[in-house]
Amino acid sequence: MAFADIADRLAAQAIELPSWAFGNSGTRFRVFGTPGTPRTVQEKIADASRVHALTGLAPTVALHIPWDRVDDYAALGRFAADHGLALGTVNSNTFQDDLYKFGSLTHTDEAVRRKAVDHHLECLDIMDQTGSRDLKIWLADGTNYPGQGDIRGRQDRLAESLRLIYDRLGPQQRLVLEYKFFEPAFYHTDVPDWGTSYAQVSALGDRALVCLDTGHHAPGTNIEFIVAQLLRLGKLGSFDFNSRFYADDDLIVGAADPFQLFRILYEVVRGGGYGPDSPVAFMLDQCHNVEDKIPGQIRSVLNVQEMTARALLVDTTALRTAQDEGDVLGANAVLMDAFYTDVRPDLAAWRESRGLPADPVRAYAESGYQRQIAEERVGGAQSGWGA
Ligand code: LRH
Ligand code: MN
Ligand code: MN
Repeated sequence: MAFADIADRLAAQAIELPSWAFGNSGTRFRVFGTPGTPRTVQEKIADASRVHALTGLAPTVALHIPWDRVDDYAALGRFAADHGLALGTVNSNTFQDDLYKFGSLTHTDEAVRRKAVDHHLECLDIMDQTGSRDLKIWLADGTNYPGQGDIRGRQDRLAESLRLIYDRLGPQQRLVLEYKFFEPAFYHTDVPDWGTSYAQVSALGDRALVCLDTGHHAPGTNIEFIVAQLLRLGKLGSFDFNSRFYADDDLIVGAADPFQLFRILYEVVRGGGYGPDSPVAFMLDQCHNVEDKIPGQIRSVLNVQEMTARALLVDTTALRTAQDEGDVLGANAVLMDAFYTDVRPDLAAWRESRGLPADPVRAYAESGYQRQIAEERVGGAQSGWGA
């Protein structure tokens, strides 16, 4: 397989950017301010538009509510369109209120559960105005100590709450349920793994799917296997891409383990998860703590594109033959050949042929945008994380 054979398929790639990646963030020890940090959601969108303008890869921006709450979402959608973007996934947030200290959709108190459900209904109202397809739910719900909560009762209440939300989805809308095995709860999490998410969304219906955040697994987990299985079951709705060395580090995609990113994307392609008709949404979920945010996002989408190109380059016929013949090393070599192919010169030419800069990171550095926002935006706001 040559690069020319995959060039058209690369044009179908779209990677959604998280609005919160443009705000200041940090760890629980320190949030560093960065000159030029957006003060409003409009400024976050303006920054996201730089990523898309230079890469052609990121036409939508995900919102997080309440971090990105505004009075007029239709107007926000028009603002995004004026910047060459559309608004994408709406993320709910039930992890920063005292009310939800002991749970949100799983809480024992009906009034608290109702508040959490209502928050999701507000997100759906917003989606009606922005034209967004996906409501992404990630819950901080869980417990810190054995015995603290009734694990099983919490699953039952989760199912009831999700049902109330699912029943309010519009015909074009979907619910994606994100899992995470720890943090902020340390003993048990109510949606810890793909199996739990799968069980919950399967009970709801066709428009409820699993969201896989690559940072939300125990070290050593074979994430590409989960990808293959969910695609096989028709239940992979979306990715939150990021990379991690230890836990949920939210680092630049492909920074820690490019080979894992390749293996994941190979299974995406293999399972029909890539292309214009694919139901799988590609999103980033990153926080840039010490590096500049816009080039951080540019680097990430380029890394996803690079590994997608390599995954598309796998000679699937040769691979199948080697697999069927029990040629262990031959099969492995077919995969590794694609992984080791340096696609960067071809991608640079591919970009230029589409009127994009050959080197988007450099083009951004030379554009002067970073200096301009640093001068203009005094007193940049924290992202939701730092608030
Ligand atoms: C939780 C998570 C989830 C949140 C985001 C800010 O760790 O991955 O997707 O919405 O971080
Ligand atoms: Mn996530
Ligand atoms: Mn996370």
